[in-house]
Amino acid sequence: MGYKVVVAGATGNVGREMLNILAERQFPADEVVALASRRSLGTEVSYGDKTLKTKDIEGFDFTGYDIALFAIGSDATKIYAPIAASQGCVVIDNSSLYRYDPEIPLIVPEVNPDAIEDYRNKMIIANPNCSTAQMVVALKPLHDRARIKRVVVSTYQSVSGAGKEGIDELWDQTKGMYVPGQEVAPKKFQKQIAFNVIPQIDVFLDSGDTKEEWKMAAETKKIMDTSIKVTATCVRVPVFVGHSESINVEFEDFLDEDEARDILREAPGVLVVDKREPGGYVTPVECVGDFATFVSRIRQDVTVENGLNLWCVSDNLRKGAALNTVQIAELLGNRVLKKG
Ligand code: 11C
Repeated sequence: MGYKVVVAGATGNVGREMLNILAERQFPADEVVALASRRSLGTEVSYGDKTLKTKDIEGFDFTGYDIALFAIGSDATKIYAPIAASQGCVVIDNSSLYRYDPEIPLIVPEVNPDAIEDYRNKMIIANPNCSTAQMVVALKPLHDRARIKRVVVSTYQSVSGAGKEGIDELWDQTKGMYVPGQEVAPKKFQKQIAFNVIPQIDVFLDSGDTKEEWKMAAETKKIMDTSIKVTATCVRVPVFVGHSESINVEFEDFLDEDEARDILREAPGVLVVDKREPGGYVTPVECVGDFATFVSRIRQDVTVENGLNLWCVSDNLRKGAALNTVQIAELLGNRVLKKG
């Protein structure tokens, strides 16, 4: 007997990817239900070679369902996650609502799988922000070897991180640049995103950091090690899918670049592409649709003691969201629920 699974937010970019990935990875599901808000009710979505008609999340009875994958944003999650949990269905939530709650595990399966046991606290598990997920996959094996003291990261984040409206704005604005009278003013983003870069993702905090930058630090500490210091600058770039990160790491112990490359080659979820020749690295367009976190440009930083630089790229809708959520479901199934 397999699992009864709910995907909430099934018509969004991440919800659709969740359904694709459940099918691609042959998650042992006996039944998959796609839920949406009333606005998108009846919309059809694909699950492998099946077509599912979305049902209304309002009033849905989660009783008898094992796992619900949520991609509905914090406001709706606040309403529906406690309902699902109280009806005995474990929620794996992609929003930021529960990530910083000490009772709720925040999990990247390659990094802190043992935290899964804490799902029992509230029947809810949180999925991290996309920019954090790929970074910790790349850093954890290096931390295990040489203990990370400090990380300086600059991100190059695609517009799909801002949902369908972000994708549409880049597309329409780019086309509009060539048609007099059809210029598209910034709406989702704070400034023009076509042919530009914007050093703001999410709102500003009193510290001067943006919330996205704060999330990268807070989530890395919770998932990996509270002693690691992280300072981030998060930038939106005119790329449709795939977040890139330039990561500078300072370790307690010396870690040679060749050893770091070997460690990363063996690390779960990581693919090293690091040829030190023109084009011998990964760019976001090449990571789309892939499960891996790609690491390139691994090299010593000789300006600090025990420093290393690397370039990290991953599909933000997959490892950064839907894939990690499905991996958590797999972990929950294999370690705890043990059906299928
Ligand atoms: C972005 N990282 O690229 C954001 C999207 O906390 O789940 C995901 C926000 C989050 O805009």
